[in-house]
Amino acid sequence: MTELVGTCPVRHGSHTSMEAGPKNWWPKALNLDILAQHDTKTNPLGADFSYREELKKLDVEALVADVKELLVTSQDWWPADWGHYGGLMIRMAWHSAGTYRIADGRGGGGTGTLRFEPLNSWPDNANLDKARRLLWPIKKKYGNKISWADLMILAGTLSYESMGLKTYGYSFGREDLWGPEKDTYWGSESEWLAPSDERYENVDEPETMENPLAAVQMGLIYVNPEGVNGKPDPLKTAAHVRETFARMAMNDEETVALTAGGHTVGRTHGNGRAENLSPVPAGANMSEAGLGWNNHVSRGVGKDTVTSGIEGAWTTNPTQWDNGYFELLFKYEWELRHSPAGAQQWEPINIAEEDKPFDVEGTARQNPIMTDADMAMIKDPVYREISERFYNDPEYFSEVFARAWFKLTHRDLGPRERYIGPMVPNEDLIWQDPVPAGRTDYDVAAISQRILDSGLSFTDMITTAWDSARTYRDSDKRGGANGARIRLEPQRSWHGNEPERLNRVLAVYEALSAETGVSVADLIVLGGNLGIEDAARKAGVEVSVPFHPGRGDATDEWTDADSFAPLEPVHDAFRNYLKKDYTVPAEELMLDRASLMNLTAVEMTCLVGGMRVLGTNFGGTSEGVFTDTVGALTNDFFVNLTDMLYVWEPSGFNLYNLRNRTNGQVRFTATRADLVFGSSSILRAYAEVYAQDDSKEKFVHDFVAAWTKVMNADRFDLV
Ligand code: HEB
Repeated sequence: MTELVGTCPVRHGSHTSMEAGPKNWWPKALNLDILAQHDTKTNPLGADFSYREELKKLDVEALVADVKELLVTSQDWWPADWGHYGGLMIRMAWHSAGTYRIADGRGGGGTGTLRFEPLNSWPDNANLDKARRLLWPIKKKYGNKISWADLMILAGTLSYESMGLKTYGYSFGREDLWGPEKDTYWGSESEWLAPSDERYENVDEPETMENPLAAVQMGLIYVNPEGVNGKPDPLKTAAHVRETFARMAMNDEETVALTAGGHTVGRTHGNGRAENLSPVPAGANMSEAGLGWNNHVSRGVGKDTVTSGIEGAWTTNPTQWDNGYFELLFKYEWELRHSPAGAQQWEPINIAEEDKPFDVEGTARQNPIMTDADMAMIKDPVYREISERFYNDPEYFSEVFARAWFKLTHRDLGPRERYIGPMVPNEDLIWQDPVPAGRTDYDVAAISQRILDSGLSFTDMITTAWDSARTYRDSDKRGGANGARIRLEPQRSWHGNEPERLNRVLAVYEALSAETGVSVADLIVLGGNLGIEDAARKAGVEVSVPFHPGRGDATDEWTDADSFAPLEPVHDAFRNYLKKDYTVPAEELMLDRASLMNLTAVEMTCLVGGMRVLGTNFGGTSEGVFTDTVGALTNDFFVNLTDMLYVWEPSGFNLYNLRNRTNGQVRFTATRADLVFGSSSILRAYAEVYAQDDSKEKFVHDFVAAWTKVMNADRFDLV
């Protein structure tokens, strides 16, 4: 029965490979998948599983001891360089965290997705599959009490500790996902390591790299170690290092610290031929057991490993935290050579024998190396000055590095309220966007009455609450209503926040806050809630919108204004707003924002339909306001959208008319962010639910639930 039958009766009952699927027929159709990721069906731990709770049972001391022992216990199937896995584990942690980009907050080490494609099979992540496989016995032993995401970062941090660095701290709390993040855009190239030119307007101007990308080529974490497009030139590489690290929110000093500190330990691997390696994990044969880059032709492990193709360590003692990186970099002249694998690397001229590191098996000394990016640390004048300071003050270097490593590995974990465990540092750091706790002991009803008596309109209250909350991005847990940073620059002046209205509204709230001690952040949300309750009442439904006091007001001093620029809502379909006419259609921008806000497609539908009839469009425009009773939370948006009485006709960029078929009158106007709820088959299905005669109440309740979710998205103090 091993014969393969040509017309197999059970062949392909369903779509089981990536190339199959109904969407491929219409590649331009709206893909709502990004709003339906990480469903409970894909999560083997079930809906009731709470990682935070599980962590309480973790024996941290035992885990730390186990990891430290594992680091120095070499396995024959993938021997440790010099008997220490530290370098490999650090590179894994760095590549896990290093995909973070501040433009959309996506990427980063917070979700453990290095385990999945595409990251698992990125050329730059070669042999990090081995690092995780080495950690598996620990993951197995501690089970659900430690996530992969936490374990990877912990392993890197403990590696530094075991090699002599005084680390700054570590927090648990990264919850694993169970599949790749479909919303993360990694670039549009269809070829691995395609020339950088494809993602820049001009490669010589690094700032022209396509947003939100933060790596110079498809499949790399940052820059090409052999130079821009593989052409060594440390000054050019420096410019690209600067841009890519800035896109991950690192300044020059942090960048030098990270690069030098990263390469103070471990080594590069290129003693062999890349052609001898098996394919990447996602392209490998089943018998590779989920691993890639295996060598079945020659030895391929230990001192014969090929990873990047560059060959050698940076320092004399690569398993020790010391100042060896700068010592060698400054002491010698460096010239371009080729590794045995053919990669271009910098090697020292006339290096003293005792300055050379041993090969990983301790058999002979060999030349240290520098990549083009390492050379940038002394060739670029600004980097050089920083490098000199680090060279002359190793303690300062260690301190700056330890802090930068902490930031690198914790940036996408969000504010300090989310930190867990005995190694959490006590200090507030500005990049954590700290918010002081606010009052909770006040009479909400009395304050509500003060807001209602303040003379603000319900529209003012609702739009201000929305604008304050909508900056939240689940990708790195930044933004949101807590802190009321909408009072501060740059948010206060953002075009999308209608500064004139905002200033008027804030003046009222600020006065009330000064008088009562209730935070402006709470007043803004409470006002919005009151507006929603009024609108529901006008639609004949009595609801009370849940309110949780306790938001605080952030200060200017603790706000890194520059780092808030990427949070500017330059488009917001919920308020029918586009700052400019973008090439990406309004409906796709809407999906992106909804995804960042962690909304489902149903919640998005409900919120857009509700916001329209509440009259909360940016600038008070009438597009999508398909109702005669603006301000009442009716389902009119959906009723009119689905009504065949109207023909839809384009009338300008992102503009449409809804014309009455009977009398020829233009009854309503709309944007793509309105009409997509009638044109996309899936969104229309949701719109129909809300248009139904039996959905009037359901709509109000669903709207209130979605609204409340948005208002509380950043209340990590509540969980
Ligand atoms: Fe690194 C390694 C590049 C940054 C850490 N690096 C490595 C290599 C290369 C590189 C090429 C080799 C791989 C192999 O194995 O072969 N980097 C690089 C670049 C950059 C960097 C270009 C940008 C500038 N690093 C970095 C950072 C860090 C690091 C930031 C952290 C912090 N690295 C590292 C380590 C290592 C490496 C630790 C070693 C690994 C071993 O030992 O295995």
